Amino acid sequence: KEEESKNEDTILNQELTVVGVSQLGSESMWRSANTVSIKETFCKENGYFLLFDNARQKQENQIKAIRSFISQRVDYIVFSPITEEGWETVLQEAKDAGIPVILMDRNVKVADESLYTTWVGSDFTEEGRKAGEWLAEHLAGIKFNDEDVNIVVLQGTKGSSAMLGRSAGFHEVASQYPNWKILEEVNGDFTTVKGKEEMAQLLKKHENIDVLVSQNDDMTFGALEAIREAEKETGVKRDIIIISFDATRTALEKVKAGTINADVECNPLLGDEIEEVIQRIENDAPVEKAYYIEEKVFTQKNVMSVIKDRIY
Ligand code: GYE
Repeated sequence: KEEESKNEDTILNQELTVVGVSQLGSESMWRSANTVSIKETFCKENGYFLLFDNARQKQENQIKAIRSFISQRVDYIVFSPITEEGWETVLQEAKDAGIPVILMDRNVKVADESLYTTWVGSDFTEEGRKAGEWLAEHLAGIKFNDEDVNIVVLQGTKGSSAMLGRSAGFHEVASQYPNWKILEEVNGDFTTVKGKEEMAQLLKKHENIDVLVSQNDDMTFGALEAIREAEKETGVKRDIIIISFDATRTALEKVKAGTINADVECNPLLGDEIEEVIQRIENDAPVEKAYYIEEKVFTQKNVMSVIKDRIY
Protein backbone atom coordinates (compact mmCIF):
# COMPACT_ATOMS: atom_id res chain seq x y z
CA LYS A 1 0.00 0.00 0.00
CA GLU A 2 2.69 2.48 1.09
CA GLU A 3 4.78 1.56 -1.94
CA GLU A 4 1.75 2.21 -4.15
CA SER A 5 1.06 5.66 -2.77
CA LYS A 6 4.74 6.52 -3.15
CA ASN A 7 4.39 5.56 -6.80
CA GLU A 8 1.36 7.78 -7.15
CA ASP A 9 3.33 10.67 -5.66
CA THR A 10 6.15 10.24 -8.13
CA ILE A 11 3.62 10.20 -10.94
CA LEU A 12 2.15 13.49 -9.77
CA ASN A 13 5.58 15.03 -9.28
CA GLN A 14 6.58 14.14 -12.79
CA GLU A 15 3.39 15.77 -14.00
CA LEU A 16 2.46 12.97 -16.30
CA THR A 17 -0.79 13.38 -18.19
CA VAL A 18 -3.19 10.78 -16.84
CA VAL A 19 -5.30 9.00 -19.48
CA GLY A 20 -8.04 6.53 -18.62
CA VAL A 21 -8.77 4.12 -21.45
CA SER A 22 -11.81 1.87 -21.49
CA GLN A 23 -11.30 -0.83 -24.10
CA LEU A 24 -14.40 -2.82 -24.97
CA GLY A 25 -12.79 -6.25 -25.03
CA SER A 26 -10.38 -8.51 -26.87
CA GLU A 27 -12.61 -10.20 -29.42
CA SER A 28 -10.39 -9.83 -32.47
CA MET A 29 -6.89 -9.38 -33.86
CA TRP A 30 -7.93 -5.83 -34.71
CA ARG A 31 -8.77 -5.18 -31.07
CA SER A 32 -5.48 -6.63 -29.80
CA ALA A 33 -3.53 -4.42 -32.19
CA ASN A 34 -5.57 -1.41 -31.09
CA THR A 35 -4.77 -2.14 -27.44
CA VAL A 36 -1.05 -2.48 -28.18
CA SER A 37 -1.11 0.84 -30.04
CA ILE A 38 -2.74 2.57 -27.04
CA LYS A 39 -0.33 1.05 -24.53
CA GLU A 40 2.70 1.97 -26.63
CA THR A 41 1.56 5.54 -27.09
CA PHE A 42 0.43 6.35 -23.57
CA CYS A 43 3.58 5.33 -21.72
CA LYS A 44 5.74 7.17 -19.20
CA GLU A 45 8.47 7.84 -21.76
CA ASN A 46 5.93 9.86 -23.74
CA GLY A 47 4.76 11.73 -20.62
CA TYR A 48 1.62 9.74 -19.87
CA PHE A 49 0.26 7.62 -17.08
CA LEU A 50 -2.21 5.09 -18.45
CA LEU A 51 -5.14 3.60 -16.57
CA PHE A 52 -6.36 0.78 -18.81
CA ASP A 53 -9.51 -1.27 -18.39
CA ASN A 54 -10.77 -4.15 -20.54
CA ALA A 55 -14.58 -4.37 -20.32
CA ARG A 56 -14.76 -7.88 -21.77
CA GLN A 57 -17.72 -7.09 -24.07
CA LYS A 58 -19.94 -5.59 -21.37
CA GLN A 59 -21.26 -2.05 -21.55
CA GLU A 60 -21.84 -2.04 -17.80
CA ASN A 61 -18.12 -2.73 -17.28
CA GLN A 62 -17.27 0.20 -19.54
CA ILE A 63 -19.58 2.49 -17.59
CA LYS A 64 -17.98 1.32 -14.33
CA ALA A 65 -14.49 1.96 -15.71
CA ILE A 66 -15.41 5.44 -16.89
CA ARG A 67 -16.93 6.26 -13.48
CA SER A 68 -13.75 5.10 -11.80
CA PHE A 69 -11.67 7.29 -14.14
CA ILE A 70 -13.87 10.24 -13.21
CA SER A 71 -13.48 9.63 -9.49
CA GLN A 72 -9.71 9.34 -9.92
CA ARG A 73 -9.83 12.68 -11.75
CA VAL A 74 -7.90 11.59 -14.82
CA ASP A 75 -6.96 14.26 -17.35
CA TYR A 76 -8.54 12.49 -20.34
CA ILE A 77 -10.93 9.64 -20.95
CA VAL A 78 -10.54 7.60 -24.12
CA PHE A 79 -13.03 4.88 -24.87
CA SER A 80 -14.24 2.55 -27.56
CA PRO A 81 -17.99 2.14 -27.01
CA ILE A 82 -19.17 -1.43 -27.56
CA THR A 83 -22.53 -0.28 -28.95
CA GLU A 84 -23.87 3.17 -29.86
CA GLU A 85 -26.75 3.55 -27.40
CA GLY A 86 -26.91 4.16 -23.67
CA TRP A 87 -24.03 6.52 -22.90
CA GLU A 88 -25.79 9.80 -22.03
CA THR A 89 -25.67 9.53 -18.25
CA VAL A 90 -22.03 8.58 -17.86
CA LEU A 91 -20.89 11.06 -20.51
CA GLN A 92 -22.80 13.79 -18.68
CA GLU A 93 -20.93 12.82 -15.51
CA ALA A 94 -17.59 13.17 -17.32
CA LYS A 95 -18.65 16.51 -18.75
CA ASP A 96 -19.74 17.79 -15.34
CA ALA A 97 -16.34 16.76 -13.98
CA GLY A 98 -14.70 18.75 -16.79
CA ILE A 99 -12.86 15.74 -18.24
CA PRO A 100 -12.55 15.68 -22.04
CA VAL A 101 -13.76 12.43 -23.61
CA ILE A 102 -12.23 11.13 -26.82
CA LEU A 103 -14.13 8.37 -28.58
CA MET A 104 -11.93 5.77 -30.18
CA ASP A 105 -12.94 3.63 -33.18
CA ARG A 106 -16.67 3.13 -32.53
CA ASN A 107 -19.14 5.93 -32.03
CA VAL A 108 -22.00 6.82 -29.68
CA LYS A 109 -25.50 7.98 -30.50
CA VAL A 110 -26.32 10.94 -28.27
CA ALA A 111 -28.68 13.89 -28.80
CA ASP A 112 -26.16 16.33 -27.33
CA GLU A 113 -22.83 16.08 -29.11
CA SER A 114 -21.13 18.29 -26.54
CA LEU A 115 -21.10 15.20 -24.31
CA TYR A 116 -17.82 14.21 -25.93
CA THR A 117 -14.93 16.21 -27.32
CA THR A 118 -14.04 14.31 -30.45
CA TRP A 119 -13.93 10.94 -32.18
CA VAL A 120 -11.05 9.19 -33.95
CA GLY A 121 -11.65 6.19 -36.19
CA SER A 122 -12.78 4.74 -39.50
CA ASP A 123 -15.70 5.60 -41.74
CA PHE A 124 -17.54 2.29 -41.43
CA THR A 125 -20.28 3.20 -43.91
CA GLU A 126 -17.63 4.00 -46.48
CA GLU A 127 -15.99 0.62 -45.74
CA GLY A 128 -19.32 -1.13 -46.43
CA ARG A 129 -19.71 0.84 -49.66
CA LYS A 130 -16.22 -0.13 -50.74
CA ALA A 131 -17.10 -3.80 -50.21
CA GLY A 132 -20.20 -3.39 -52.40
CA GLU A 133 -18.36 -1.44 -55.08
CA TRP A 134 -15.62 -4.04 -55.22
CA LEU A 135 -18.22 -6.80 -55.62
CA ALA A 136 -19.99 -4.96 -58.46
CA GLU A 137 -16.73 -4.54 -60.31
CA HIS A 138 -15.71 -8.14 -59.71
CA LEU A 139 -19.03 -9.54 -60.90
CA ALA A 140 -18.90 -7.42 -64.03
CA GLY A 141 -15.43 -8.88 -64.68
CA ILE A 142 -16.61 -12.47 -64.43
CA LYS A 143 -19.79 -11.74 -66.45
CA PHE A 144 -22.34 -12.55 -63.79
CA ASN A 145 -24.78 -10.32 -65.73
CA ASP A 146 -28.41 -10.69 -64.63
CA GLU A 147 -28.14 -13.97 -62.84
CA ASP A 148 -29.06 -13.91 -59.18
CA VAL A 149 -26.17 -13.26 -56.85
CA ASN A 150 -26.85 -15.01 -53.57
CA ILE A 151 -25.23 -13.22 -50.66
CA VAL A 152 -24.91 -14.05 -46.98
CA VAL A 153 -23.56 -11.64 -44.39
CA LEU A 154 -21.79 -12.34 -41.10
CA GLN A 155 -22.36 -9.22 -39.05
CA GLY A 156 -20.33 -8.00 -36.11
CA THR A 157 -21.56 -7.10 -32.62
CA LYS A 158 -25.20 -6.04 -32.82
CA GLY A 159 -25.66 -2.29 -32.42
CA SER A 160 -21.96 -1.47 -32.78
CA SER A 161 -20.91 1.34 -35.11
CA ALA A 162 -18.75 -1.04 -37.12
CA MET A 163 -21.67 -3.40 -37.73
CA LEU A 164 -24.20 -0.65 -38.41
CA GLY A 165 -21.95 1.29 -40.78
CA ARG A 166 -20.61 -1.68 -42.73
CA SER A 167 -24.16 -3.01 -43.15
CA ALA A 168 -25.58 0.36 -44.24
CA GLY A 169 -22.80 1.01 -46.75
CA PHE A 170 -23.08 -2.44 -48.30
CA HIS A 171 -26.90 -2.21 -48.48
CA GLU A 172 -26.61 1.13 -50.22
CA VAL A 173 -24.69 -0.46 -53.09
CA ALA A 174 -26.66 -3.73 -53.06
CA SER A 175 -29.93 -1.84 -53.52
CA GLN A 176 -28.70 -0.66 -56.94
CA TYR A 177 -28.52 -4.26 -58.21
CA PRO A 178 -31.90 -6.00 -58.28
CA ASN A 179 -30.23 -9.38 -58.89
CA TRP A 180 -28.24 -9.21 -55.65
CA LYS A 181 -30.18 -11.28 -53.14
CA ILE A 182 -29.17 -10.99 -49.55
CA LEU A 183 -30.32 -14.40 -48.33
CA GLU A 184 -29.53 -13.82 -44.67
CA GLU A 185 -27.59 -11.57 -42.32
CA VAL A 186 -26.57 -13.19 -39.06
CA ASN A 187 -24.69 -12.05 -36.01
CA GLY A 188 -21.19 -13.52 -35.66
CA ASP A 189 -20.10 -11.21 -32.84
CA PHE A 190 -16.76 -10.42 -34.52
CA THR A 191 -15.30 -13.74 -33.26
CA THR A 192 -13.85 -16.77 -35.04
CA VAL A 193 -15.86 -19.26 -32.99
CA LYS A 194 -19.20 -17.59 -33.70
CA GLY A 195 -18.24 -16.94 -37.32
CA LYS A 196 -17.63 -20.66 -37.85
CA GLU A 197 -20.82 -21.69 -36.09
CA GLU A 198 -23.01 -19.29 -38.04
CA MET A 199 -21.40 -20.04 -41.39
CA ALA A 200 -21.91 -23.77 -40.84
CA GLN A 201 -25.62 -23.09 -40.30
CA LEU A 202 -25.83 -20.88 -43.38
CA LEU A 203 -24.21 -23.57 -45.52
CA LYS A 204 -26.76 -26.10 -44.30
CA LYS A 205 -29.67 -23.78 -45.04
CA HIS A 206 -28.60 -22.38 -48.40
CA GLU A 207 -27.21 -24.52 -51.16
CA ASN A 208 -26.15 -21.82 -53.54
CA ILE A 209 -24.25 -19.15 -51.71
CA ASP A 210 -22.24 -17.06 -54.19
CA VAL A 211 -20.86 -14.41 -51.87
CA LEU A 212 -19.94 -14.15 -48.21
CA VAL A 213 -19.56 -10.69 -46.73
CA SER A 214 -17.91 -11.11 -43.34
CA GLN A 215 -17.61 -7.96 -41.27
CA ASN A 216 -14.22 -8.82 -39.78
CA ASP A 217 -11.27 -11.11 -40.45
CA ASP A 218 -11.71 -13.21 -37.32
CA MET A 219 -15.22 -14.26 -38.38
CA THR A 220 -13.85 -14.89 -41.87
CA PHE A 221 -11.29 -17.34 -40.48
CA GLY A 222 -14.11 -19.23 -38.76
CA ALA A 223 -16.25 -19.15 -41.89
CA LEU A 224 -13.39 -20.54 -43.97
CA GLU A 225 -13.11 -23.47 -41.59
CA ALA A 226 -16.85 -24.09 -41.86
CA ILE A 227 -16.66 -24.03 -45.66
CA ARG A 228 -13.74 -26.49 -45.64
CA GLU A 229 -15.59 -28.84 -43.31
CA ALA A 230 -18.78 -28.67 -45.37
CA GLU A 231 -16.79 -29.64 -48.45
CA LYS A 232 -15.34 -32.59 -46.58
CA GLU A 233 -18.78 -33.72 -45.53
CA THR A 234 -20.55 -33.25 -48.84
CA GLY A 235 -17.69 -33.53 -51.29
CA VAL A 236 -19.07 -30.46 -53.05
CA LYS A 237 -16.56 -27.71 -53.73
CA ARG A 238 -18.21 -24.37 -53.16
CA ASP A 239 -16.89 -21.39 -55.04
CA ILE A 240 -17.83 -18.62 -52.68
CA ILE A 241 -16.55 -15.10 -53.25
CA ILE A 242 -15.28 -13.87 -49.90
CA ILE A 243 -15.14 -10.26 -48.80
CA SER A 244 -13.67 -9.45 -45.39
CA PHE A 245 -12.89 -6.38 -43.28
CA ASP A 246 -9.89 -5.21 -41.21
CA ALA A 247 -7.02 -6.46 -43.42
CA THR A 248 -4.90 -7.95 -40.66
CA ARG A 249 -1.66 -9.62 -41.71
CA THR A 250 -3.04 -13.15 -41.38
CA ALA A 251 -5.97 -12.24 -43.59
CA LEU A 252 -3.75 -10.52 -46.14
CA GLU A 253 -1.77 -13.77 -46.43
CA LYS A 254 -5.07 -15.40 -47.41
CA VAL A 255 -5.76 -12.63 -49.92
CA LYS A 256 -2.34 -13.33 -51.38
CA ALA A 257 -3.16 -17.04 -51.55
CA GLY A 258 -6.51 -16.29 -53.20
CA THR A 259 -8.65 -17.66 -50.36
CA ILE A 260 -10.12 -14.26 -49.50
CA ASN A 261 -11.03 -12.20 -52.59
CA ALA A 262 -11.07 -8.72 -51.11
CA ASP A 263 -10.31 -7.25 -47.71
CA VAL A 264 -11.44 -3.76 -46.77
CA GLU A 265 -8.85 -2.17 -44.53
CA CYS A 266 -9.63 -0.82 -41.08
CA ASN A 267 -6.66 0.64 -39.23
CA PRO A 268 -6.42 -0.19 -35.50
CA LEU A 269 -3.27 1.84 -34.88
CA LEU A 270 -5.04 4.85 -33.43
CA GLY A 271 -2.67 5.68 -30.57
CA ASP A 272 -0.65 8.38 -32.33
CA GLU A 273 -3.70 10.08 -33.77
CA ILE A 274 -5.37 10.21 -30.35
CA GLU A 275 -2.18 11.53 -28.79
CA GLU A 276 -2.11 14.32 -31.37
CA VAL A 277 -5.65 15.27 -30.44
CA ILE A 278 -4.70 15.36 -26.75
CA GLN A 279 -1.75 17.60 -27.57
CA ARG A 280 -4.08 19.94 -29.47
CA ILE A 281 -6.35 20.16 -26.44
CA GLU A 282 -3.33 20.73 -24.16
CA ASN A 283 -2.24 23.60 -26.39
CA ASP A 284 -5.71 25.10 -26.75
CA ALA A 285 -5.64 24.45 -30.47
CA PRO A 286 -8.98 23.94 -32.22
CA VAL A 287 -10.21 20.33 -32.28
CA GLU A 288 -12.50 18.86 -34.94
CA LYS A 289 -15.49 16.74 -34.00
CA ALA A 290 -14.23 13.74 -36.01
CA TYR A 291 -10.90 12.47 -37.35
CA TYR A 292 -11.12 9.85 -40.08
CA ILE A 293 -8.33 7.41 -40.90
CA GLU A 294 -7.55 6.74 -44.60
CA GLU A 295 -8.10 3.16 -45.75
CA LYS A 296 -7.80 0.92 -48.81
CA VAL A 297 -9.22 -2.29 -50.30
CA PHE A 298 -6.77 -5.14 -50.80
CA THR A 299 -6.98 -7.85 -53.44
CA GLN A 300 -4.41 -10.15 -54.97
CA LYS A 301 -3.45 -7.29 -57.29
CA ASN A 302 -2.15 -4.90 -54.64
CA VAL A 303 -1.66 -7.01 -51.51
CA MET A 304 2.10 -7.37 -51.99
CA SER A 305 2.56 -3.63 -51.53
CA VAL A 306 1.48 -3.81 -47.90
CA ILE A 307 1.93 -7.32 -46.59
CA LYS A 308 5.56 -7.15 -45.50
CA ASP A 309 5.09 -3.96 -43.47
CA ARG A 310 1.91 -5.11 -41.74
CA ILE A 311 2.57 -5.28 -38.00
CA TYR A 312 -0.86 -6.51 -36.94
O1 GYE B 1 -13.40 -4.38 -37.34
C1 GYE B 1 -13.41 -5.79 -35.46
C2 GYE B 1 -13.40 -5.45 -34.03
O2 GYE B 1 -14.75 -1.61 -34.13
C3 GYE B 1 -13.46 -1.41 -36.09
O3 GYE B 1 -14.19 -4.30 -33.93
C4 GYE B 1 -13.76 -2.20 -34.88
C5 GYE B 1 -14.15 -3.64 -35.16
C6 GYE B 1 -13.17 -4.44 -36.00
O4 GYE B 1 -13.63 -6.43 -33.19
O5 GYE B 1 -12.45 -6.74 -35.81
